[in-house]
Amino acid sequence: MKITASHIEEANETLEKDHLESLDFLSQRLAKKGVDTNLIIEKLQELQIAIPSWALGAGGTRFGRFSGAGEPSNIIQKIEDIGLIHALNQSSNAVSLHIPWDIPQDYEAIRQLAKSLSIQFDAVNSNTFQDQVGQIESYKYGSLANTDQAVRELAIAHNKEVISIGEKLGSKALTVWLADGSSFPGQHSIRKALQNTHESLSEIYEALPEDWKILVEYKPYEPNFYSTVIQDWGTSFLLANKLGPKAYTLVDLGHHLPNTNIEQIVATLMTEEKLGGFHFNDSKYGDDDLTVGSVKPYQLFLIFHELVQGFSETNNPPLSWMIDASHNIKDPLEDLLQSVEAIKLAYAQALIIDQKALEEAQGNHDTAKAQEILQDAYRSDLRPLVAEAARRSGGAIAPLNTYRQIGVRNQLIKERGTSSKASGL
Ligand code: PSV
Ligand code: MN
Ligand code: MN
Repeated sequence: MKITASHIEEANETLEKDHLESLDFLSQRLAKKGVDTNLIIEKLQELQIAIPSWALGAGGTRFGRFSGAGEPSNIIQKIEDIGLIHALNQSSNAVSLHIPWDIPQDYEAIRQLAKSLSIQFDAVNSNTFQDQVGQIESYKYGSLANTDQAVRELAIAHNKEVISIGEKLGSKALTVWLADGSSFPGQHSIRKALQNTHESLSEIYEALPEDWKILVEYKPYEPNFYSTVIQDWGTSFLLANKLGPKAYTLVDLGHHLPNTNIEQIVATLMTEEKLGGFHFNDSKYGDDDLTVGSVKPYQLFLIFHELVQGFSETNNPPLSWMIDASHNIKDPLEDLLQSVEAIKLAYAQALIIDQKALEEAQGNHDTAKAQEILQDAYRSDLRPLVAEAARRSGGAIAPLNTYRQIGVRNQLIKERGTSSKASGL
């Protein structure tokens, strides 16, 4: 299945008149507030969000997995699916691979395929939370933190292998998420587990190529329920500092206890120039991996507010933008299209915040005014800007509608059948 320029043109044609009218109206309204919509559209065109290879099929829960139809069953089909998303939204030009779920067989073929679809290889993810078939040592009691040196060595070797796979594809970062921890008080030494993790990560850090980063992900609980070694941003930040300048903290939005102020974490990490990137998703309770912006869109906006300020006021290096999602109910491709739209919308809303007025209100301790300024931006319907950014880049004005109009899923089912299954979380 390929989405061609004529598919997009045809779909856009019917929407164009209405879209341009709304855009014109919005641009005039924003111009009165001193906002240059063209500048915002350009920024939206530049924003590219990597798609995780594990999110292209149904993820399921521990209670069951209801596979969708026409799922990609190998890395080639997964990259092809990302090509479909990118053709529609022109904002998803990268894949984040998970090893060993997606070990390439023929590197040249994969590189060529990705190039033909304008897809790049973002951060590669290692996996030491599952034992692989035939593995000599077990990660049951931890990987990089394990008290057993042989297990730690195996996990270190795996991460080094993931780096070398990433190098062959042009990736520039390794993302490490560890399940290591304990489920019962007293099960292990909390101090030793952290020390072992640091030492193991240092060995992996030594193997990083000059222009690579290591992104250290944190998560408070699950699969361990008493303690997790890298439980929060503070622990990740501590490790990133100890490791060195190539190490950064990765913020997965779902990896926080309820009501955590994530935007504050983002602001703090940027001040320290240690924010490495995001795994975007949304959640109500825990690591729910729901569609970005589906539950807490205001929080997403506030995170982007910190990002926009941080980009202009700190020296934090460029970020890795990734989605980390799991789909149980929706068509994964539709879900991912919605997620990318939500990210672009939050970014656009943050970009129109009147920063000067906000600073003034803050200086005057005018709290009510400060809130008005933020909410004026958040409550502006900027969807025409997001649509225009896609259109100017050759994408669809309404990616999800166009996906349905073209009948992409039905075509994939015809090609792949109803029982193909994607590997993933
Ligand atoms: C597990 O919580 C997880 O969802 C982490 O967020 C990782 O990024 C992802 O799996 C892939 O390893
Ligand atoms: Mn994640
Ligand atoms: Mn997660």
